[in-house]
Amino acid sequence: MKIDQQQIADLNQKHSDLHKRQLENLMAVFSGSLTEKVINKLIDFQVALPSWALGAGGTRFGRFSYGGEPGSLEQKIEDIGLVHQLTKTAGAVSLHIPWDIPEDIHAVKQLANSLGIVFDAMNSNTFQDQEGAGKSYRHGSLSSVDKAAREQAIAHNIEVIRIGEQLGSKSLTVWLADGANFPGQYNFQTVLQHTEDSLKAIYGHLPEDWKLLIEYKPYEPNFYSTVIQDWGTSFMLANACGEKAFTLVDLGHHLPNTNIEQIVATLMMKGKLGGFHFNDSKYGDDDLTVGAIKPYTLFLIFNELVYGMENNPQNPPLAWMIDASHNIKDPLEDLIQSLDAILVAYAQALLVDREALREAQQTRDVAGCQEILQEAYRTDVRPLLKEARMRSGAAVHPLEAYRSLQVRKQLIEERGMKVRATGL
Ligand SMILES: [Mn+2]
Repeated sequence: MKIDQQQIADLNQKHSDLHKRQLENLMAVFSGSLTEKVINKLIDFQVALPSWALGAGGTRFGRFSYGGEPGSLEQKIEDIGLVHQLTKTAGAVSLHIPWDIPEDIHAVKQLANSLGIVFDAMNSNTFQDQEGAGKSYRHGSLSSVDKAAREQAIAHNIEVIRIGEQLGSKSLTVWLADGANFPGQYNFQTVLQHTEDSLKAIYGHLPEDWKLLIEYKPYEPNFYSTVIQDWGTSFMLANACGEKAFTLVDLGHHLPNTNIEQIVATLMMKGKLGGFHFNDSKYGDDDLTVGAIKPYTLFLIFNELVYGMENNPQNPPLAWMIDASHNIKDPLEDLIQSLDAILVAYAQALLVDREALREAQQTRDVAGCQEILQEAYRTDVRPLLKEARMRSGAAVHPLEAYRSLQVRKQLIEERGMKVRATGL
């Protein structure tokens, strides 16, 4: 299905008067140059949607179909196109191989291009066995003590790079499920050494203008140990590979109460933060909608990201991606909410008075420091988001537009109730 741009303009027209008044109120508090800077940053900010996020997800206990889900890679890209048209913030797709191997690369590229979507980081998969594969990953992939399994996993990653090159992607994200369920199951040093050697072998096939992004996670699917368990291990491996290798932070991949904003600051200072995956959690790697549980934490993380983007030229631009599982909500509504939460936190972080904060830190004014951060956090920045959307041709209220245009109803009419996205 396609949304007529005029329908979006008509919906926006209805909000126009109220929006103007709300924006004027905000601009009475902050300077025009600051609000203009924030609006332009919001317009430029683009987050990749992963190709596995367009259908209903599930847990190991079950999965509940949503209806109208995309049944092919083309339909997934079309769905991202819909979210992008409504938000103008989702101008990239992150592909998962082998769930989404393009059959006709040229056609897929053309489709994405027509919808204003570029190909962001490619994701390899060595956490599942593929049909007909010679070796199993039951006991690990890049870390396996079985040399043939390692070689198969390395070859798969190289194949993912080759596919990505044809699509115009510039990075490969590696997340390993490799780990142990029981003490003594493997030798920590042996599997870490294998992993380093395997990553170096993949890195050797990385095109000159590509990045290797190494994701970490403390536990799950293995419950005793994980080979790349934390940012330190990822950072060490990225350094061992070389200057095109970076650490990727996924919000859900930390033990409860980990100070993620401090990790962000440390990595950016060292020029080694390569990518960021958004989600939220209460207990573990819950994959809930970003900002749904801990919005202040999200703000504090963005506060460090903004500081890093403004002060750390040694750190390259980041690959942003939503990595959540949409189990109960309509996946497209969930993604629209996620993009909104990300932009709210980003805008709040951009409003932090950095000069005043530095001054308060230098004069050891602890209460003042807190005031400055919370002043920005408590600002209702939604008029800035609306203005950015108005200017970029997005819907001022993307979720409301999605509902009033009856997008899901039309998708169900087109695709039926019983389709299932690949990989889910
Ligand atoms: Mn992730």
